[in-house]
Amino acid sequence: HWSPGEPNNANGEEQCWMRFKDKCFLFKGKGNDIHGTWFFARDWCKDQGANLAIIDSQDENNFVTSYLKDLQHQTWIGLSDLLVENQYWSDGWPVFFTQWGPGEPSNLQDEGCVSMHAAFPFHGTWNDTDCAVAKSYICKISYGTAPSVPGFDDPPRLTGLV
Ligand SMILES: [Ca+2]
Ligand SMILES: [Ca+2]
Repeated sequence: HWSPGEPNNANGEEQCWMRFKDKCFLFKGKGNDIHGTWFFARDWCKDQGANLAIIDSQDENNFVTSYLKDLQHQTWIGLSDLLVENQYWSDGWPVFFTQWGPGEPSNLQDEGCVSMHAAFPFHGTWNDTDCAVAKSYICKISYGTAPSVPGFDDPPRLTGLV
């Protein structure tokens, strides 16, 4: 029984569970909460006016990792190499920071979507995995605009891929 005009999710603010600096994170997949493939997660986040989360720094990775214990063992973030094999791109943003686990990205069976390990000993590290597996996921809203970096003026976008 929504009130008139609700749910309006104004600016994504009503979905903002966790704020970190000028960013807002939404962690999905706790307990019986929704899980999905990498594509489902990406689209779900977009529907909220957000993006599947890109981790920009060690500080941010630590922040996100501190909440992973509440989620399933692996949690989608917004990186894949679906566009160019072995080149990892966020959805339209250049990648400045990575936190690969030992031996990753391994590209086993052409895996191409990146999730974070929740469990020890690889807690908080990244792994390229099968995009079709249902996992928990993290949406993020970044306020402001993407930084401009020489050579990254026109990063490839995954928008057209399904
Ligand atoms: Ca790959
Ligand atoms: Ca892997």
